[in-house]
Amino acid sequence: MKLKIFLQQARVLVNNKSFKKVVVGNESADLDSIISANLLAFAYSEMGEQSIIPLINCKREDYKLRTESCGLLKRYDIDENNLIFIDDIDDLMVQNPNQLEIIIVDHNKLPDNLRAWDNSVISVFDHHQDIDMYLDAKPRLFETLGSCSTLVAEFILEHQPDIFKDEALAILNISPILVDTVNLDPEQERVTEKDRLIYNKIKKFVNLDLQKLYDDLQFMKSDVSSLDSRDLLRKDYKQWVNKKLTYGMSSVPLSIEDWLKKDEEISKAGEAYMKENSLDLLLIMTAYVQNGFKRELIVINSDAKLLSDFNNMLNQAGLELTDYPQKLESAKPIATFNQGGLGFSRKKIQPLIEAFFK
Ligand SMILES: [Mn+2]
Repeated sequence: MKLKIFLQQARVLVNNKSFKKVVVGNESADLDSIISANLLAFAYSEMGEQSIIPLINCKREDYKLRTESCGLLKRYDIDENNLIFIDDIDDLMVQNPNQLEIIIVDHNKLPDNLRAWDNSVISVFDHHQDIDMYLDAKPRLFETLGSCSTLVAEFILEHQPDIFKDEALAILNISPILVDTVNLDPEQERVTEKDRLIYNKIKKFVNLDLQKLYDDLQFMKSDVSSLDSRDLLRKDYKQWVNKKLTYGMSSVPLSIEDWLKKDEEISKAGEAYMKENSLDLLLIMTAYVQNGFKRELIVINSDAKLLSDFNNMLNQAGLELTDYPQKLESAKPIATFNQGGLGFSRKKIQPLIEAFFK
């Protein structure tokens, strides 16, 4: 596939530090950003740019957490070894951009780690709100759309439509549009007229059942089979610091029962993760569908009395915690529950923790 050959050439440019232009996606590094950056860089190279590279603004080791992107690209024999991540770029080239020219896609402002590139931005392709940055950029495309990949596809259709004669590239481009617009469902209020228009244009290059593609992408998103316990803990993790303690909350899309089949020592992984992040308290929230939506909760800290007071507080708030039938062994005090109060998401529990430790 031509994209893979392009990526191999881009890799050489990175190794030689001889690239001149960078197309960078946003630091959430979601499917939209990854596809937009890679396809746009490829399109520019097909238009004659010699030394352009796509850049994914996340660490190489974090790519596997993006199971949807991994799964989709893997279908076309592209894995993390073919892609360029932020830790592949020499720090000096980040700090002293010198001759670099930067094209930003799927965001309107470079994040902190790339602020040194602010004066080198030459083009912007974004579907977020225009906040009047990079006013001299050309093109400077801001449009409220479900997906930035719609803008990229429009650009390709205008400048290098033959790209889509390779069906794989049309499928790659249409995938984030499907995901970001929830399969073009008007009720979700994500899809715009332009998304629909461009989708219909790319669709002509695709022989695949697009409902099936959407379903596959949904499956890939929740498919955590390739992740180990540490990956599961960090996939969807948030951390807070207050005057009393540092605490973290991991959301895991897997039942404790299924997780234990992968790893009998979940609690050990939890303790190691606490150490890695210098945590005083870790909450692991599982959420999954098995005869309906279910939640479980694992709480680990270092003080048994405090742990039981804390759990009482959660119960008084309405979490309806009942002891999990199987006891998890741990060096630190640990409590494991079925959570009856299904409305208590991380967003709702975090303020309770903040209030308890104020
Ligand atoms: Mn986006």
